[in-house]
Amino acid sequence: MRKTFLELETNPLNSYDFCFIGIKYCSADYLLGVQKAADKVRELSFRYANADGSSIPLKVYSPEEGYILKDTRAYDLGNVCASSLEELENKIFRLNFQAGCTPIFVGGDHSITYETVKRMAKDYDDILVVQFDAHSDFIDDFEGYPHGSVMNEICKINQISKIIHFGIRGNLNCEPAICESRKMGNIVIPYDKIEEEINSLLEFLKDKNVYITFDMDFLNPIYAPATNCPEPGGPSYEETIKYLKKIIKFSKKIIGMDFVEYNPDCEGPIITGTTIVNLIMESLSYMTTKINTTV
Ligand SMILES: [Mn+2]
Repeated sequence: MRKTFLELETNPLNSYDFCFIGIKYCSADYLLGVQKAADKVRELSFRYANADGSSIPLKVYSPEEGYILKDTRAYDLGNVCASSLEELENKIFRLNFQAGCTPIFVGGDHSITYETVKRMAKDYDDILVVQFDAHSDFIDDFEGYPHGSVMNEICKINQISKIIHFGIRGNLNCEPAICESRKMGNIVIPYDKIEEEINSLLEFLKDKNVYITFDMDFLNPIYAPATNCPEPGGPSYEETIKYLKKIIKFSKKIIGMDFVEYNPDCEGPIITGTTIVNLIMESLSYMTTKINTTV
């Protein structure tokens, strides 16, 4: 098994813009496979790594876009392993990534986002969370059902100004939870309303520090079947990267990202894992362009 994402360095001497951080945690026994997500993503990223063993500049090439990561400066910080949310919180809180560096957290069920957002609130006062997800995750029961209530819990963090539930769909949603979230001032954009509402969302993001949490069940399960709660229908890979690109481009700054709910023990782990690898590379490419055009 390959040790790092895209064979990036683990201890860079220079200053870098991004770091990959694996999270090995799950909040329920039936989700255990999510702990394997980060290492599976590293393993599947190997085919996109430089053939000569070098790590920077990355030579990922697409016929449409050219060398998409040639200016991207990233490293791999390794894994955070925990057996309770309290332990995860302590370990994530003490994580010492380089100042100004945008972390890309990979792995775990959605409960981990409470801890990663709390960590970002240490560095930023005013954070807007964009949640790519089929489900609102806003029920009010963090103890009993952490990954189904994580956004409700995040809403209680002082530094969080708003949550955008982006692309929710399917029959596993909860009406009182969605109403409660709207009442708290959050924005709900169902999948079938994205095209109608995305322009006003982008306008709203332009002076915001944005944290993106990406639940793999956002995608149509044809593209990402290895997740705990797949929902039929939903956005294609092409639609997904189109929205990611716009949201990254229009936000003032992307302060952090996570990719959660990938369970390599569920059916289709390779397609879902390879989809994550590509979503991360596309995001890094858009964020790098952003850094180089705003400085
Ligand atoms: Mn979720």
